[in-house]
Amino acid sequence: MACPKGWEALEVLKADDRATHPLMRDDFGTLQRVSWNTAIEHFCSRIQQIQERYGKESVAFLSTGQIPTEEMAFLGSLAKFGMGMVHGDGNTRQCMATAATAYKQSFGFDAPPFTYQDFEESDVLVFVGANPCIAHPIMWERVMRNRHSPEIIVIDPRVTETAMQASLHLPIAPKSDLTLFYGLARVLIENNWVDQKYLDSHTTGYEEFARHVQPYKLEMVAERTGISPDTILHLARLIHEGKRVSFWWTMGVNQSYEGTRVAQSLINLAFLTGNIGRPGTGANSITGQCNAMGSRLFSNTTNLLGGHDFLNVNHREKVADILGIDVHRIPDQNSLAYHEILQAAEEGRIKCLWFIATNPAHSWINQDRMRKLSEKLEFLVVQDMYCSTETAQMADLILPAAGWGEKEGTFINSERRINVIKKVCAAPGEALSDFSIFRLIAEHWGCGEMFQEWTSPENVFQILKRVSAGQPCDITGIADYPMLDREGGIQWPLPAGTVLPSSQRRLFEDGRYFHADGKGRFLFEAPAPIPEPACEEYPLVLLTGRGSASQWHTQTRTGKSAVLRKLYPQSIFAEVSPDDATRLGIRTGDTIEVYSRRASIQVRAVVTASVKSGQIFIPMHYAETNRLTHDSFDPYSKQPSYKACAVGMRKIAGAHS
Ligand SMILES: Nc1nc2c(c(=O)[nH]1)N[C@H]1C(S)=C(S)[C@@H](COP(=O)(O)OP(=O)(O)OC[C@H]3O[C@@H](n4cnc5c(=O)[nH]c(N)nc54)[C@H](O)[C@@H]3O)O[C@H]1N2
Ligand SMILES: Nc1nc2c(c(=O)[nH]1)N[C@H]1C(S)=C(S)[C@@H](COP(=O)(O)OP(=O)(O)OC[C@H]3O[C@@H](n4cnc5c(=O)[nH]c(N)nc54)[C@H](O)[C@@H]3O)O[C@H]1N2
Ligand SMILES: [Mo]
Repeated sequence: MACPKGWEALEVLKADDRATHPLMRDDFGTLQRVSWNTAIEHFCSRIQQIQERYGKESVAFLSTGQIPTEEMAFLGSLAKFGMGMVHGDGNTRQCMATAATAYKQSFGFDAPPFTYQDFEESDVLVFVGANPCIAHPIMWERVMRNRHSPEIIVIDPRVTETAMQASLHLPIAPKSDLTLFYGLARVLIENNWVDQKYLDSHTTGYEEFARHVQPYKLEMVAERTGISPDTILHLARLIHEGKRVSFWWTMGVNQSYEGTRVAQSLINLAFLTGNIGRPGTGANSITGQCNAMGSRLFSNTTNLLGGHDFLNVNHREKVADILGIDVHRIPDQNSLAYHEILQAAEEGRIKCLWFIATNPAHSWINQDRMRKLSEKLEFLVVQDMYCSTETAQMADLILPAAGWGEKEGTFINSERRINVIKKVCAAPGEALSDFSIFRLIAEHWGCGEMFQEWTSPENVFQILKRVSAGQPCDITGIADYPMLDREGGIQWPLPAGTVLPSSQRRLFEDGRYFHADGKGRFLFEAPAPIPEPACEEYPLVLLTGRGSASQWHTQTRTGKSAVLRKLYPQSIFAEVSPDDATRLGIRTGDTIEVYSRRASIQVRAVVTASVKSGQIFIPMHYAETNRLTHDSFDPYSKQPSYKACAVGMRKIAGAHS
């Protein structure tokens, strides 16, 4: 309907730089084509040697939210139960960790409550740190179809494409969201614009929360956020008067050193006003990657398959029993988080990394540090569709993978809907589906027996159903892929014995949350200082994010389409505010140097009022961007804070010089 990437999704599968054969680095450092047999033998023997020499914990995997759930589950199970790894994380950490953690703490389970129909049912939609106009164009289309003449409020430091379409835009000072939402809560409480009945029946911690927000007086909030007292009052009134108010957030919230508490400050507003569990309401995190939800529940990284807990012996026994494996095969400790795995590699405790469907040499925060890792590691394996990615170029071994359209499985989207993806064409050369690669590894490793039943994605789906039994994400009522197909996808939960009630379902309609007491929790904390504030030498805040609807992340796919390439700037640019530009003599088209404490890069200036003085925006789709970013993390979710670091800029050359 509205997303140009869809037109070209099959076209980009034909690119020249597809990985078509396994490639292994020879003694002279050149990547050479080898047979699958050689590649997998080498993979297994190198990893076994490293584990024997340095222990099981010296090998880790870093995976993704972009392959089918069945493949993720296979990878996580093979690596941890079959190969004995303890540490494995996903690029989902870069993206959704904050939302997952916030939901888990507030609701008792990682459970986004909404259904996409809510975009059309709301009369007040509040978008925070989200630019769905370009990042979720199909969802944005649904907002445009809303027949309730909704108020659309966008809270974003930049005048984004979405902000331009809003009925109210709050150009908030970067990283002051927590202060704004505590201030807003205070106004709602002061005016008695709260749903006391909901608070009493369905939540805990309200009194403490009300005390906590007491000091967030309008003037102070206005000063810190740059949003006037009148506008804050106006927003509070809109929320109060709305019948169906929904709060939506994305990376402007998640990618912050205090993201978990910001997400919860939105959840708190939904509790406070009873805007949850009804049509058009909710505290709703929109997912980034196509199958981040599959990764959150079934990748066996941050939690044991199906939202279970590695630290809980009953959970380990339950899962071992269902899989028919020895319970001692399941680690009784949590994995290190992504940045802790990288740090362990820097310190020489981890010697081997296996990357699957992610390109962190481009996308990881403070990238130069990441790139130096290849010198430290003894063995680096990359499993990708393309052999040209920045990360693949660092690899000792490249395993060529089939992509979307070339294999089957299921994806779970933001509204908890499980969908089947279809194979519509063959993978090029000898590339194999990730699923087939994991099967080969299991056989060569010597743990094939453990995965006897894991012969096809559809069989694994049956295993995952059994693992989900009794969990909030119970899907035992879904028969098989044909049923998913017939129904146009099915939202979890659907326990066995239930007749599919409706195609649009919300959670918490009965006000019962997943904590033992059935209540939702108010969680809050004083705002933390910005890890790297702007200063005299680095006077600007660098904002990063999506640049256009036609670019996807590190561009391994969208960069291959002649059609898409016409729809976005080919080389890196920065959005510079008119005031800063005038002060520094910068004009659109000039080459400028942007420097942080980590690195200095050259970009083309685009002078535009989309950013305010003191800010600069650079899209993430160009490899240089993450050379600048500062690696700080949310303490609960351990998600990288990609969206605020201190930089400076100066003019290098005029457009026509
Ligand atoms: N075309 C396209 N679509 C995509 C993707 C893509 O690469 N290309 N990627 C997908 C993925 S994985 C994801 S995670 C989503 C991301 O989707 P979004 O989160 O909507 O996109 P971003 O541009 O990363 O960030 C959103 C906004 O956060 C704002 N922001 C920065 N700091 C703050 C702050 O302190 N407070 C507030 N309130 N806002 C702030 C930025 O200015 C930016 O406009 O998009 C998905 N969709
Ligand atoms: N500065 C800054 N940095 C950011 C962000 C930001 O806003 N600002 N956003 C962050 C976010 S939210 C995200 S999600 C990350 C994304 O970061 P990455 O995950 O590193 O980015 P992608 O380009 O999506 O990489 C996916 C890789 O998987 C490959 N691939 C695709 N399909 C398959 C498959 O089926 N099998 C295999 N084996 N490979 C496949 C692709 O070719 C590609 O190389 O970037 C993060 N980085
Ligand atoms: Mo993401």
